[in-house]
Amino acid sequence: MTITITAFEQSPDGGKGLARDTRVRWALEEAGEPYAVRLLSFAAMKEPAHLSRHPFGQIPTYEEGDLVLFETGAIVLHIAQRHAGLLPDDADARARAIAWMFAAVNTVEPPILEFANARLLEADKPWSKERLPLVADRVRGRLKQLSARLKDGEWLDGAFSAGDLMMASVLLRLRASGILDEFPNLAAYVARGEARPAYKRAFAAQRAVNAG
Ligand code: GTB
Repeated sequence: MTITITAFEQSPDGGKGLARDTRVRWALEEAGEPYAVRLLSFAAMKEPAHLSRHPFGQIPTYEEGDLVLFETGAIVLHIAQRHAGLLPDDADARARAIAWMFAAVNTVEPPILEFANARLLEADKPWSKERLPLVADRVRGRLKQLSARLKDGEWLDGAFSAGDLMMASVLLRLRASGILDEFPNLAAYVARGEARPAYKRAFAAQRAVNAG
């Protein structure tokens, strides 16, 4: 059955792979699943046709036959549950990998998003200079904890899993700020994710749409 995802017709990052379709593309590449992409303008994302797929008018979405999904965590979990290689077979290890997926989107991503918003959307506010260091320190606090858990491990819990795919995707957004490099083991962890052939294919596919 053909899988169709949605992505920005023109991503605001100009093809740096930071929009969330990249993590879905990455999971599909890890799974060896071909997929089609419906590119959407910001206006089209708010029209009824897309709102019927995504109640919040966002990308990405995932369509496979009658199934329509939104939320990258749910989409990546769906892909991971149906293909080998993204979740361990052992039930306990599988549960732990899923816990890392939730940790990525629920515990690590929120302060990173707050930081991104503070840098990009609030820089002109009179209170921005005072607030930004506080928000950056909240990110550092989370990364310190994650870094302590990862230590010199290759992945978060045994073999590469959908938990690592989501965590690396979330951390990637920090690179431009320099904060990721303050934690060399996390920077190396993200680099290991980016070095995976499946990530490279996903990155190239979104770049082909957005570059130039
Ligand atoms: N929780 C949802 C999920 O994980 O799927 C969040 C989805 C989401 O935020 N989608 C964004 C969107 O559609 C695109 S990825 N935004 C448009 C809107 O809300 O109207 C967020 C994003 C956008 C741009 C960059 N960038 O340019 O660096 C990075 C991330």
